[in-house]
Amino acid sequence: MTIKRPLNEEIIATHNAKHSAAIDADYAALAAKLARVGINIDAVKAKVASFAVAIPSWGTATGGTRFGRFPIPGEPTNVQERLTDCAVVQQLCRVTPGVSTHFPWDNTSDPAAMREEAESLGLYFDAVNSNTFQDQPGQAETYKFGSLSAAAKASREQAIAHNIDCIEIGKKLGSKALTVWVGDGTNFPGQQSFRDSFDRYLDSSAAIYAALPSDWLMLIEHKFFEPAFYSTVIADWGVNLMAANALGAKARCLVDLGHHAPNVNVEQIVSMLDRVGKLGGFHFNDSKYGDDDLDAGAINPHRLFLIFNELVEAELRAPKEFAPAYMIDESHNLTDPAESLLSAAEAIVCAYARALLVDRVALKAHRESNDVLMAFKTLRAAYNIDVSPLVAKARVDAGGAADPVAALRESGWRKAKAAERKSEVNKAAGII
Ligand SMILES: [Mn+2]
Repeated sequence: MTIKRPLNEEIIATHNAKHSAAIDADYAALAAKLARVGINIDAVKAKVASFAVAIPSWGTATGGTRFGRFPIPGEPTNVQERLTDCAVVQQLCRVTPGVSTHFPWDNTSDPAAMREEAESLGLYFDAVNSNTFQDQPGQAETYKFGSLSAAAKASREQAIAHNIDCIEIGKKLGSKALTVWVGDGTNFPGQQSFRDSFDRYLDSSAAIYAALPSDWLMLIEHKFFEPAFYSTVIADWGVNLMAANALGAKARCLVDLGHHAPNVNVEQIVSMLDRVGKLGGFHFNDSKYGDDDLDAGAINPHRLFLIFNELVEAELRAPKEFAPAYMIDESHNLTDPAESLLSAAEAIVCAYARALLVDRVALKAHRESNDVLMAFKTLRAAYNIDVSPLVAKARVDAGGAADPVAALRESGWRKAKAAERKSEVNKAAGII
């Protein structure tokens, strides 16, 4: 099947021709530098070329805060347009072939046709996300006081049925995982029993788990506050792990980088979850104060590197079992979402590439001999390497653009879409 690429391939070829001599020269220089420490750059490039991180369909449109939203002309306004923009991002960066859907935001009367459309664009569907943190028009029960953990049985049953619907749609889309995040929690001490709420959550989740196909995973996302500000039912990785253990082997923990208290050691959490076979996946973003949903690597690229350092170790330890689901989960409030996704994808893949360059033999020896400084410096040496020529070369070899954001701007995509797509009318507040 010929893949429909939304951007004119000639524009990308012209763009790449301008940059190819510089990329080749920088790649050769990096190859020589790495060869001096015994690293074959082509082997690293092959690993980078096999990396993939999914885009959430809703991430192609502007997000917002609870105070407001500022849509841009030409942004996608329906699921077809969101898929097209996912294909634009993938065409340019070649590390984002998966699309994560969200229901009801991506509702379709014909999931099979939607799957065909995605495949024609060279995309596949990654995890399905359910939504029981908002009330939808016409729904019988409210989630105001909780969903899977609600005291009201009818609200719990509605939330269970919605998650099972998501699995049914996901089967038709070719997805293999359901991601469940609930906003359930409390705003007042005494509002609910922590324990009873968790027990109700587990009962409800067991009913959803029972509906999972045998080759699916249920990814449980924790978050320590917001929208509930006193307590949340799945507050942190400890409670998440308790839930995943109670449900069974197909239940895994999902780590959203912004869903922890400030300064929590997320890379250690990653290591511990992998240790017990419960590391299900990631939502990549960055944060300064809370669940800010800023672009991955924008605030703390070093933390992103340290997380990938644990992931590379985990993969080396058990390459066959290692398959966490990666997704970008950001709220693009000020930028063109496609540009932010390209920039974040680059930050993520660069963090991965740097982690691949860690001299693990030396690191192990320094750890065993308690050479603290050299252990630290071994990690830092990899972090300090500018891997951008390696990542650019992998991207161009795969058909992508030398400089994805520049190429997108040169293509005039957003301007053309501004003339074609209906203007965005929904400026309502609401973080997504
Ligand atoms: Mn998330």
